[in-house]
Amino acid sequence: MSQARSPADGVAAPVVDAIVVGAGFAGLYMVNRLCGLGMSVQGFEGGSDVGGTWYWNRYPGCRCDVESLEYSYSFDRDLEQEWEWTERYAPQPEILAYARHVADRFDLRRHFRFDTRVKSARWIEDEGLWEVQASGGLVQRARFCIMATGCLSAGRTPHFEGLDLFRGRVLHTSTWPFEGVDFGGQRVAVMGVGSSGVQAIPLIAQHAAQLHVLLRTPNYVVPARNSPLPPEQVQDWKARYPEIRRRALGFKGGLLLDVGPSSASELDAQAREAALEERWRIGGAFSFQSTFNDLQTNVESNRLASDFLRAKIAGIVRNPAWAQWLQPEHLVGTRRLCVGTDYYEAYNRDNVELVNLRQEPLARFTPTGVIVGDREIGLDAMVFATGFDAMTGALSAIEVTGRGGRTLAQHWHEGARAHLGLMPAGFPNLFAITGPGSPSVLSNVLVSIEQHVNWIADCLACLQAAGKQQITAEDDAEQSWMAHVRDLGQATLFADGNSWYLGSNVPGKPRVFLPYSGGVPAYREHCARVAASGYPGFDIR
Ligand code: NA7
Repeated sequence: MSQARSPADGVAAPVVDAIVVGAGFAGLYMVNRLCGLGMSVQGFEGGSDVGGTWYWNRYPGCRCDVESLEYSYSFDRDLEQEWEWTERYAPQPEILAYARHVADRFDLRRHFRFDTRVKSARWIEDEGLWEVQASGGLVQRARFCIMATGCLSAGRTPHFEGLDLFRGRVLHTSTWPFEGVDFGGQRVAVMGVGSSGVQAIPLIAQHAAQLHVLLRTPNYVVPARNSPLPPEQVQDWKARYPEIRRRALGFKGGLLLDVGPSSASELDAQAREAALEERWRIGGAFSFQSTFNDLQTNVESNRLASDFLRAKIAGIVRNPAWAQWLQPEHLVGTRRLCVGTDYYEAYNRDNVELVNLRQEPLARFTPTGVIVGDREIGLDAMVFATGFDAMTGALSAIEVTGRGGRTLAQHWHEGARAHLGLMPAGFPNLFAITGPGSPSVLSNVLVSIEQHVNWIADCLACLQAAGKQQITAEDDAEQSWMAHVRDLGQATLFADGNSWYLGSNVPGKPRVFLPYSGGVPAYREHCARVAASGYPGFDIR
């Protein structure tokens, strides 16, 4: 039941209470909450169905690095009980099926217009409305505009000379063909060894005739130890879900963690090794990063864990030069720790070659392959697992114009910012779910999504009750919030890594540590306090 109209209809753009951009986990729950407030909503989604990042990322091996029992909504007890996760780390098709189930169960699809990409959003001061223009010439107006555009949804392919002439297939992990890809008998290259490349490489290696991994910077990869979920564990969780979720909210990442009781410095060499070995056996990134209680804050503790992982790599990868190239120099966790299955083992296959781009720089593509160093690698397919313009890319792709004609691009010229990671200053009634300056990618993002959606919905209910029309974040408040975010970031080891957390993977993007690293509990408390004290830092009219 879509309301947006084309201006060609000769009718003024229709007005709803709220526009929601994106039908991923954030957009779905936001629409659900707004409907619960009795508001009229128009959603827009570029894909043909719900699911967001899990709709587009269909590459082989794609799964979540948060365990499935926790990577789920907590807002509805019946939903929690009826959905069955089958594996410790859910594969993409199962997460997408979950998103579809949620859409059906709460009858959310009818609020969205699919296959429709929002191009611009403009604040009309005189009318106190947002006007959104979308593909197909659609125009929609609303009092509130809520961006649920995702943190990892704008994929990026670096520019390479000759790529347009390459006659083989060019693929990106973040927009994988729905019908799948048959690599049988093919010569394939994968560029990128972040989470996506790490998951895809072992599976592509199993099918391709030859796989060349084009490596620039190695990342640490810990084993996932994925397995079917034991029914007893599922039953136990379902019986105790509210309590488990409450406990998880006490941890920095909004995830249950078994944090080792000691600093590495309190243990002797044997005990340290045993602790690390145990975490390697258990598998998973969050578990490994909690081996010592100061692994993520103390350089010495971290160095021990990093050395342990480097030794593991050297022990698994048989080609000594490759084993060397695959050992990262950075500290573990300063870039996202990857979770893999048979990743390092894949390099022991006869059909896999590791190409070190630092020794053999990529010169250009040719119609038949790629030139690295002084040789050509013949290729049938080129897979880019080169990541995202994280946290800001999808929102920046929309031309957003706020008060006084100021665009979001201008506002973010020196780095993305939003008060509380929720509202950019000077953009009345515009919210960004898991926006820059919020815990988002440093947390279980489902937890952060639910908290943001609830905060926004409660705020709108509050405005409604008080007969107010507008809320705008104030400049000073935004500035001091982002200074706080920066200070917190600098006190962690994250600031040392050259990572997408800092925007350093996108040429020209200002180097600002975007996520809030103070942890979910502190963040939730802060947001709740702001709401309870009448929204200081926000101008309400
Ligand atoms: P990531 O983690 O950003 O990884 C991208 C990879 O692509 C990384 O290894 C990059 O190497 C590589 N890359 C990017 N540009 C180039 C060029 N020009 N040449 C060579 N290599 C390049 O993206 P993912 O999709 O794997 O994962 C993103 C998140 O999604 C993940 O953390 C999960 O939270 C889900 P570099 O390090 O830049 O040298």
